[in-house]
Amino acid sequence: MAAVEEIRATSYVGFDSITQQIEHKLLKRGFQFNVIVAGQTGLGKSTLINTIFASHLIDSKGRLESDEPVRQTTEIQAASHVIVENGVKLRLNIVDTPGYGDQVNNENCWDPIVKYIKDQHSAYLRKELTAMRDRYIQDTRIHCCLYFINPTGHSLRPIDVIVMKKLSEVVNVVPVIAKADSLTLEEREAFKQKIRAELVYNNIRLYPFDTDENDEEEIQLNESIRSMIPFAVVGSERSVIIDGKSVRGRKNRWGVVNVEDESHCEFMHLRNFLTRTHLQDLIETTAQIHYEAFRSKQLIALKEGVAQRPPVN
Ligand SMILES: Nc1nc2c(ncn2[C@@H]2O[C@H](COP(=O)(O)OP(=O)(O)OP(=O)(O)O)[C@@H](O)[C@H]2O)c(=O)[nH]1
Ligand SMILES: [Mg+2]
Repeated sequence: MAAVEEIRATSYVGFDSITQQIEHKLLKRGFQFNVIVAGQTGLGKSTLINTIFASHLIDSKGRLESDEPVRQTTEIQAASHVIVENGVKLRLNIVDTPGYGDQVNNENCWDPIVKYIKDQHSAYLRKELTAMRDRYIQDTRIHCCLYFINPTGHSLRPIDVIVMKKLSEVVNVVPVIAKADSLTLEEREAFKQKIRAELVYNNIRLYPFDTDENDEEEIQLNESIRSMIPFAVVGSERSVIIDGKSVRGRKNRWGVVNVEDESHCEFMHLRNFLTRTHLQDLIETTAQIHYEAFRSKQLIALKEGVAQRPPVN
């Protein structure tokens, strides 16, 4: 075996600029982040989507503020916005889904969402497998599913347990307590703890996943996420004026909930989690765990299908 000798360059070659070259390429292409929402009807999924977009965008043609009340969502809809910050381009895709829970029989209510997620995996795989595949494949795979929990203060409903389990097999699930303004601070904390315990009890493995490769820093980061989950959020279609500033909020007889105030709710924690701290990890986990599982299953099925076919003469 030939020995590999480390040779120190006598003069500066300049390959250390590779990091800048990679950065330049990535910046030119931009990033794609796809989120889906799921949960029972009327929990504020569509409202929260509008709140997230509104808090990111000042100038947009999308529906950021309107006098119309939000309507019940009747079909799966994807909305997309491009956000640019310091030259970094992020295409944020949020997929809204109709809530369930108002039918007599809610069996298989998760099917359309699971199908939508698998369809995106399947479309990506198809593009990957074409002979003349594109250098850059448009990524519509869902990187995160926000799962809305009813703020009952009691416990998870059986349907939540089933749906979260189903979803967690195909996507990174991040649970949120919807309409958190209906709980007092003590109720909110107790409910969060109860939910965490129930997730463990029901053996629901949600994002973040621990792997053997995780180093000390990653393990700590994962622990810190687990201590925040589920995020207790409040959404609002309306802006209110607080201290002369227009902010998203909910006004009541007894006061105003400022959605972006960390002492009022955890909307900002959720937003920071999605865009500041875990964007890359959610994208990576989707590719390495969820998509990889789908891909290998499909390819094995394909191979077996070919093997069973009689040989062509
Ligand atoms: N108190 C409170 N009400 C909220 C909150 N978010 C939304 N709402 C209200 O709840 C109602 C339902 O909100 P939607 O956003 O339509 O709920 P949804 O989950 O999209 O419902 P479906 O489309 O049927 O699945 C609206 O009247 C909202 O104004 C919240 O954080 N707190
Ligand atoms: Mg809706």
